[in-house]
Amino acid sequence: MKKVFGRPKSMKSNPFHYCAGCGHSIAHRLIAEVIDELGIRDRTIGVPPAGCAVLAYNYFDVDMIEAQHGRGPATATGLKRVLPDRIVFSYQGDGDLAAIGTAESFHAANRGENITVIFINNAVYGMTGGQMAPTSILGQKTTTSPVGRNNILDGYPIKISEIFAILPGTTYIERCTVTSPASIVKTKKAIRKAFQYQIDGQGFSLVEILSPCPTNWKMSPPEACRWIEQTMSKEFPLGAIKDLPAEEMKKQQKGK
Ligand SMILES: Cc1ncc(C[n+]2csc(CCOP(=O)(O)OP(=O)(O)O)c2C)c(N)n1
Ligand code: SF4
Repeated sequence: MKKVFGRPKSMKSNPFHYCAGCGHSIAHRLIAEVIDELGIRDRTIGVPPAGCAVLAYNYFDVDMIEAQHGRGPATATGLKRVLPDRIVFSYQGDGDLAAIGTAESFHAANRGENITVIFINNAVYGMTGGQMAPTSILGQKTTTSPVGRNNILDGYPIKISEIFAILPGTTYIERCTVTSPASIVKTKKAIRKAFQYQIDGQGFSLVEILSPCPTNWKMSPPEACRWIEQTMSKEFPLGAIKDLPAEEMKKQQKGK
């Protein structure tokens, strides 16, 4: 019998510990499928975040190395510079990338490190109980903004992808989601492209995934998907934010 669906080779058989309806599990599977399809399993190194995906090394069957909270892109930088033939990705939540590791992430992007960042934006600190994150949207109720995020008290939601896109070191940035079969297909294409750009030596690529956190949003999984589609994606519009042609990137990389 022809097998049409199975576990990607780059994924271990351990059951996920994520909550039902969490986007982390879908994102993990997509990354593993892409690694298999690109044939880079034996030379990929992943850097998991601090956050709900801290145990990602239990799921990915590739080399993985843990970084301190927010320091994924700094760790990935070191790995890539020492082992330039490896494909290195860091996997980060919004608390990890947009709060605790803002500086490390921003500077790795600005240096144009030839690494890929998978940025899981679920608009809260998932692991530690659903506190307001830099990406929580205005009016969003979290454990630390019980009456809703207020720009005067709390500032505005930070659009990491748009900010990184203006840095000359970045080559490909796309925002996607995992709320429907069609959006999952698009997200996989984006992840594949981001890894391909790294294989081609084009510099820093990032895929932002708007990802449901039904537990901390206090919603059912279908409600969480609807909230992303109807509310969160208005604040964080989906689609390619930057896609620099190879020639353009090569010119920039020559250095002065
Ligand atoms: C330096 C430091 N400060 C705080 C923490 C506690 N901490 C662990 S995970 C986390 C939040 C993670 O949120 P996010 O990155 O959005 O990931 P999610 O859990 O939502 O996937 C925090 C604050 C820590 N581990 N290290
Ligand atoms: S708390 Fe949220 S981000 Fe963490 S596993 Fe559960 S649904 Fe996913």
